[in-house]
Amino acid sequence: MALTSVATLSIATLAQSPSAPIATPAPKPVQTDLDRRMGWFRDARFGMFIHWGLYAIPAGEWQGKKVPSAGEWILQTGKIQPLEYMKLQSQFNPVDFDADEWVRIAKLAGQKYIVITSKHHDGFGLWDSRTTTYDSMGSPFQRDILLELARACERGGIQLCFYHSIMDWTHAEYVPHREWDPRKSEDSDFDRYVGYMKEQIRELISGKYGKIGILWFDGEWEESWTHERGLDLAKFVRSIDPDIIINNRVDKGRSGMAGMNGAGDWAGDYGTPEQEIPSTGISGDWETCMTMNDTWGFKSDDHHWKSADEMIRMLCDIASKGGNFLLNVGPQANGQIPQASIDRLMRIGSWMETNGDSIYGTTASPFVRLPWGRCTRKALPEGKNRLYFQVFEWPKSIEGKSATLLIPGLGNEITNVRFLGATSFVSHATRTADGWTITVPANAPDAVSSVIAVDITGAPVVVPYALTADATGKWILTARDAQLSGTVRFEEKCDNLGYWTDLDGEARWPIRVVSAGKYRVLAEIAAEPNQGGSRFQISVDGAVSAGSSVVGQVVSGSSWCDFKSIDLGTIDCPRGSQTIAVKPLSKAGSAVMNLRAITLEPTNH
Ligand code: FHN
Repeated sequence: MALTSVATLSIATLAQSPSAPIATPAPKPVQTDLDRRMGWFRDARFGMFIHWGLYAIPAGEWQGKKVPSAGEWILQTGKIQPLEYMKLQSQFNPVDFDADEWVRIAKLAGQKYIVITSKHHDGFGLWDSRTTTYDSMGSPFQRDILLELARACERGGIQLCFYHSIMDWTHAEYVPHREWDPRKSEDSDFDRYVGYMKEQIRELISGKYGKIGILWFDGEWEESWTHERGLDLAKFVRSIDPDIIINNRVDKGRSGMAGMNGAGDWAGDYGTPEQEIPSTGISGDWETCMTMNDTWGFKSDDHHWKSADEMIRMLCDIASKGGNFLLNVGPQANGQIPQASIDRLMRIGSWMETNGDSIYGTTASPFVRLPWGRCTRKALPEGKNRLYFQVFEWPKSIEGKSATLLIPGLGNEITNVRFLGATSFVSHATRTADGWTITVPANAPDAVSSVIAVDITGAPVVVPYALTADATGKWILTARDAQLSGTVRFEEKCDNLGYWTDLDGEARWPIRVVSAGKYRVLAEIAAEPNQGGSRFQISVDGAVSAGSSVVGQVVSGSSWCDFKSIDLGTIDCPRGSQTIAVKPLSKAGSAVMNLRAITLEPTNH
């Protein structure tokens, strides 16, 4: 079946004969309040986080000494007297601050919303507040930064959102005080502090700064903040703006998945995994927030930058799981976004220029995993769907003119194939027992993530594909191909499964066994010193019966990436579709193990 890739002509579908009954449109699903609130968020998929405040002045150094941890935590990790820290306000004068420039950079990056720290844990406000002089108006700068940014966002068509910290290290009424703060907590009234915080929030979301998209709460973890106060604060916010989105950190539900999207009676519209991408999607709406280096607020000595390529693939990975990516910049004390951040954002933006359709307004992949990349989905009219395949590992071409890509397990008819990045290439699609193979250009349109738009009839039908053995009858089941549950996730760093902290976490590989028999099982395992000892089981189809499973024990090495191959004995593999499952039996250290691959070698009897 030849499919044009440029003229985007799809195969002529059978024209509906005039006598066929006109299909009545399916009833529109009732839109819930949450759906109404989350609509723009789900379309946007990619936002800019901005951590900016007084902490950009010391930029990680205090009284000539480097202070560890993130730049915006310098008061805490540097054990600075809060009243001493507050004096930084007299130095706050970001003469190069230009809100339109920030918005221009976000737009060029393809980011559709900005979440900026209206007030971080240090209590300093970036707007003209009536409740305090400890704000940007009370500094030599004497400008309402958030108002200037709100106007620039309005001009630029970017949705403005506010981060707001519940925890406040400098406000006298907030408890607990920092242990080194000489002010007595006994004189503090937390209810008075909450009243102050509510008044500040009221100033921020009552219209002066335009329609605010998200109130991004944070700093909810200290014991003074309770679930009851979280519910009350969410109710207060809703009473001012029923349509504003509130994240799950307004309440105490952040840890684990319990806090996602108000699951149970937690307040909050969506989940906020931080510095990590869940191994599988989280039910409902969620957003991974991440730094480009190791700090949220600017630090002059933090040069540990992620590459733009890494972050493009993260964006694809997150969108393929139905999430948003909130990528952080930490502007310098003069108001400029660091050039290293801008350079990366421009590369990401250039990729988004060509491939943004595979991110914006998409929903999660119907595939559990794809060995060569990711997939996102978009509904089309008349019940059709478009799958965007983001190919990280482009197939090797044999004769130099084209290559073939297997779309494993896809059960739908393919009506059109288009290569974003405008290659003039006619793709041929062939249905096989394992799904569809399509021909693709010999060279990848994008070295990092090439996107192929494949239109299909109806809702996606995907059958889990099974890995087949190589020519010698051996399987090498890699971390990248594993189907995962629990906390265990794929880690690019050493191409391994890691973060295996829960005993329920499992890794599974569907395989198709042509020659039944005994197979020797080898596992590549790593654990850092004193983290060995955990036990695990490898079984066929999860059935624990003699001969169908082996048990191993983790031996620690020099690091979580120091992999050793362990011979675990043999298992019987019956013919046909099976599933190899690895599950922990015990956890001796902080995590069960890191696993890079399982090899099954035929023993020829
Ligand atoms: O303590 C903050 C940290 O400074 C930063 O703002 C991150 C961003 O999500 N939130 C808290 C740590 O979880």
